Amino acid sequence: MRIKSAEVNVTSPGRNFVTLRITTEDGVTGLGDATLNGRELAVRAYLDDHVVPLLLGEDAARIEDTWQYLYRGAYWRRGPVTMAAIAAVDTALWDIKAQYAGMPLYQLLGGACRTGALAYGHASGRDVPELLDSVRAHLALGYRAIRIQTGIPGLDSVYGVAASSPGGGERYDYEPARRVTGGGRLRPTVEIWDTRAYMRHVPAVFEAVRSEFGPELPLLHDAHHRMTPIQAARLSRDLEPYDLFWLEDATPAEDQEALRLIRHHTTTPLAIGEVFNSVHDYTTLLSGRLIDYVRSAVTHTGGVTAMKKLLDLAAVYGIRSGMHGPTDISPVGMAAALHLDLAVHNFGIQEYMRHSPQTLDVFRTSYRFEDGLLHPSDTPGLGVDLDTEAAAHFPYQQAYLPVNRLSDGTVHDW
Ligand code: CS2
Ligand code: MG
Repeated sequence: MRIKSAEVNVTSPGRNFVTLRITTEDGVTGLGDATLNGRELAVRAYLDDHVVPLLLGEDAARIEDTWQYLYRGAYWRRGPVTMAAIAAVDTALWDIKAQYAGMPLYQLLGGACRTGALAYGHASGRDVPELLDSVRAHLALGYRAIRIQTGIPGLDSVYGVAASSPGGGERYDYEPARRVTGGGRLRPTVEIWDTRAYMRHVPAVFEAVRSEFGPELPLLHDAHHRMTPIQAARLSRDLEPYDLFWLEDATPAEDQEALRLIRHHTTTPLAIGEVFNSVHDYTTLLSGRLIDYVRSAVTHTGGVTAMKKLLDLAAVYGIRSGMHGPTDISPVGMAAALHLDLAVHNFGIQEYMRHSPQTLDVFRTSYRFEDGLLHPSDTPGLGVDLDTEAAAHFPYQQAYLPVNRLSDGTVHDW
């Protein structure tokens, strides 16, 4: 099971993806997602220049040892670039091992704890009537849990809200990493933000959705790290009557103590961690039971090996998974999440933002969404193929997430 080759593929079928493909001497191929939205080429260089040369000729079966070698051996630890690179190697090696075993990955992780993974989709609208249409459309697609986001009166555009959603159907372009040319230089777009306007508006949005759809439907909301701790405490309390499944990213994530302050004031469940890349980002949050859901992605947290350990630690504190699943996690990263979703006991929910048809022409998936649940397939390994010929038709395009500023020009968290 020696590693014969490892190549990094960068492609842009609708948006940018970085994929590591490892092949063994007997021709078994494994894939790992290394996509870091807006910083893709840094991970490619890290892999090409510093990781791939170390892998050639090594034993593909030694997954844990390879992880430790790349993490501890490098001296410099953690950080999104390093951990996305390690994640790609780790996931590709699990894909290979499961194919050798002739089993879907979830079997190697201990087997299924459930029949499928409850998924939540993203409903959004520029105003409340548009949002209600979008919720209806998501229910028609089979979703049993829905994240709701809206435009805010007085603000021109709000991240995560589709510019328009004809018929309330699914959009693939509402959380854009936009390519914008300004004076010949590539610059992110700027969105103007006002937290007080946001906080005044959100309870009314939940009121409208609950009175239209009743108390049963699990509803989620993403605050994108934009409030101060005391603002977040107040909004979480104001939202208690609407029984949220979770409030996500209430405050800037690196301040773990902020969640303690919010917790003192509210029983609204809290989720955080999509920007984290290590179990060490969570130690205060888990041991203090300051959150209810872990939002990390396999892709950004060091792979299947590290994610499993993180979720096992979370289980000790009664905290569940809610893995990050936006479209900047590639279908390879999504498949890895689904195998874990099935295998860990403390599964909570899985975010599911469908990839565009263009993306799915390049990444051939076998997982499926049915009646609100996601199912990894029983294909040995991860169950995803990368069509490199199709990928070659979509060269990399530099693109950035928007930057948030206040009306006086101050850069704001998001
Ligand atoms: C969002 C993400 O899915 C989510 O919850 O917060 O879409 C996030 O904005 C992107 O992954 C950023 O790359
Ligand atoms: Mg989020």
